[in-house]
Amino acid sequence: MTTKQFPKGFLWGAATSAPQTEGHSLENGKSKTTWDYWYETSPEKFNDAQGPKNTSNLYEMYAEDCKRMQEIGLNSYRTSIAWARLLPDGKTVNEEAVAFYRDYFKKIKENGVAPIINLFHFDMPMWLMEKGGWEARESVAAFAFYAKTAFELFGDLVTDWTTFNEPIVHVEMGYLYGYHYPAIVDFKKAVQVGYHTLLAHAAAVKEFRAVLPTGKIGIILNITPTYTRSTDYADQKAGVASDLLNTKSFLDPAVHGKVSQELIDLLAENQLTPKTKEHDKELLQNTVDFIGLNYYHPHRVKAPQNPAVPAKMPEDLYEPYDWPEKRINPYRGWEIYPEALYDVAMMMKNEYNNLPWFVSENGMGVADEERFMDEKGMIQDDYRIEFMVEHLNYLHKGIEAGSNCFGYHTWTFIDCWSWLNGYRNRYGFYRVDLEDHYKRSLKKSGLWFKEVSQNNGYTDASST
Ligand code: BGP
Repeated sequence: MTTKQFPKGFLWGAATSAPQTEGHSLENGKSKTTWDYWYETSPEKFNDAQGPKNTSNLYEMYAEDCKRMQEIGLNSYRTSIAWARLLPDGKTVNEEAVAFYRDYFKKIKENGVAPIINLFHFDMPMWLMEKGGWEARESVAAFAFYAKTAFELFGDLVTDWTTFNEPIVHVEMGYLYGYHYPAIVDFKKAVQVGYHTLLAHAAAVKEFRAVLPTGKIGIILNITPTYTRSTDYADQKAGVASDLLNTKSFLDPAVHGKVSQELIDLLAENQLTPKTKEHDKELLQNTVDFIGLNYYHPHRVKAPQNPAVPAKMPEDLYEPYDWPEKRINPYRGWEIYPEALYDVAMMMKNEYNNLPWFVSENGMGVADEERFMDEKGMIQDDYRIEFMVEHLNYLHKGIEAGSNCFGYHTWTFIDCWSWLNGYRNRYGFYRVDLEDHYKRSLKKSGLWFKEVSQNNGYTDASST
């Protein structure tokens, strides 16, 4: 048995997002996002026809939900603002949204919880999508205006901000693999979309420095650390390409203020170079104060067998490798590999100036959790506790080795809606009962997390 103690002031929290929790998606002045539109036009794509309209009804239940944060010991919490709620036409402020978010953020704080507020979580407003979304250069200025507006309206309540959640995801899912609208498959467009997103991020950071010079701003990236099949040259080369596209594409500019030459070369070799403008390099020098890393699973790759040259898809640069020893979360299909958190911690220390960072999402989605409900109605989610302890053990090891990690946020606080998967896999510390007015009920993991947060650590019975 060992006690794992975390650094003083460590953030113990949970993350979620506006579209996945608020509901009232087409009410209170909010305009449509691509999710509303997609559900309207292709409801069959969504698990059990569960769309974005109501999600977890936080819009009505936030006051009670904020008390629930305190009940399970959260000292910090990340959510996002819905762009289409705050600026329904991209220009005019929706006063109802301002009142809602102001009260929500106040109540979070009244419960002793520090808010970290994110600006974009896959929820592209439809009015901008109609102009080309991130494919169009004008998305950069539109986002910068939204960011500035949000900083001005809420900067007295919120000091810690992030620009994007997992920007590579709307690039991949919307422009390579068909899981997000507009479900285009086009590597070159995907790169352009990624590039505009990167510029939009940097432009928001620039606005931030002018509006809130004493605040802190970061970006949330999904980290899927690359592990290669072997040390052979071809596998290693595949690993380098995967790392450049999936990890370094946003992390390098966010921290170092520029896109790496290796990535520029890789894109050029494959005729994927995006359209740029002269002053872009200057804009990219707007670096962040901290990084959030969402970690769920590693990325195992091998050399592609018959690659198209130049590459037509990322799989022409690296192919997925099925590691025979893998452990899988069968509900989500993702590999469970907690060891990676130590490697990530070392990467931040050694390659990113040991910039302050936190685990901004980590968690385990499980289907049909009602199977684990005890006679008092509490879900006994020991599997989730085990999952988190395993990950925290490796994170702790990384911190002991000197990595500057300041927090651990789980996904998620209260069961929430998950894009095409709807409510299939549940992640929360609280269950949401969709049959009973979104009633929330505490799971065992919530009680466990409270103890961890209060003790700023835990005793791990499995390690010596
Ligand atoms: C992250 C996203 C979240 C959330 C989570 C769980 O990538 O930031 O929005 O959805 O993954 O994944 P999923 O909901 O797909 O099971």
